[in-house]
Amino acid sequence: GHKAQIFWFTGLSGSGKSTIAKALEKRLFAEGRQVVMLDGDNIRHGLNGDLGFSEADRQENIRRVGHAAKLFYDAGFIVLCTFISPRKAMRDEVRRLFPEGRFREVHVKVDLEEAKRRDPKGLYKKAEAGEINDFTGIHQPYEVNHDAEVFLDTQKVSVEQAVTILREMI
Ligand code: GGZ
Repeated sequence: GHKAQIFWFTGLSGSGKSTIAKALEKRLFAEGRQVVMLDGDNIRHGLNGDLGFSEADRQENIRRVGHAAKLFYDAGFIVLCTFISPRKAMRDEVRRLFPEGRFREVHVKVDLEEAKRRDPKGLYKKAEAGEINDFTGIHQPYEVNHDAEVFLDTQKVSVEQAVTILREMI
C-alpha cells in the first residue's frame, strides 16, 4: 500500500526538532523504509541559499520546502521536515498540499527560558546582544497551533520516548 506520509516538526531554535527527527530517521532507515529528512542544513545552504530570516523569506522558505516535501511524498517516502516555521498560516499552507491524515504537525515544545539556557550554537546570546537580527523568540514571534497532531515537550520526554510515540503513528 501507499505508506507515504509527512511529519512536520515545528518549534523554537534549540527545541530539539532535528535531534528527534534524526533519531526517527535512523530508526525508520534501519527498518528498511524510504525516509528523507529536510532541514536547514540541507535546504538553507543550497536550494534556499538566497533566503534569510525576514517574515517574507521564512514564508518563501517554507513554501519551497513544502513543495520539495510533496515531491518525495509522491515518490512514496516518509518525509521528516524540521523547520521553525513560526507562523501557523505557513504550516497550514503546507498541510493543504497533502491528503487528510497524511500530514502530521509535530510541535516540539520548549520554554523560551530553557531554549536560551540550552543555546547549543550561542545564537540566543548573539540575538540578545544585537549581533543577529530577526531571531525567533527574541525579535520575532512563534505561533503555537493548538490543533497540532503531536506535542512533544522535550523538557519532559526523552528522544527515545519521542521516537516511540512517532513510530507508532506510522
Ligand atoms: C531563527 C535562525 C536565525 C534567525 C539563523 N532566526 O537552531 P538552528 O539555528 O540550527 O536552527 C535555526 C535555523 C532556522 O531556520 P529555519 O529554516 O528552520 O527557519 S524558518 O522555518 O523560520 O524559515 C537557527 C538558524 O537557522 N538561524 N538565524 N534570525 N533561526
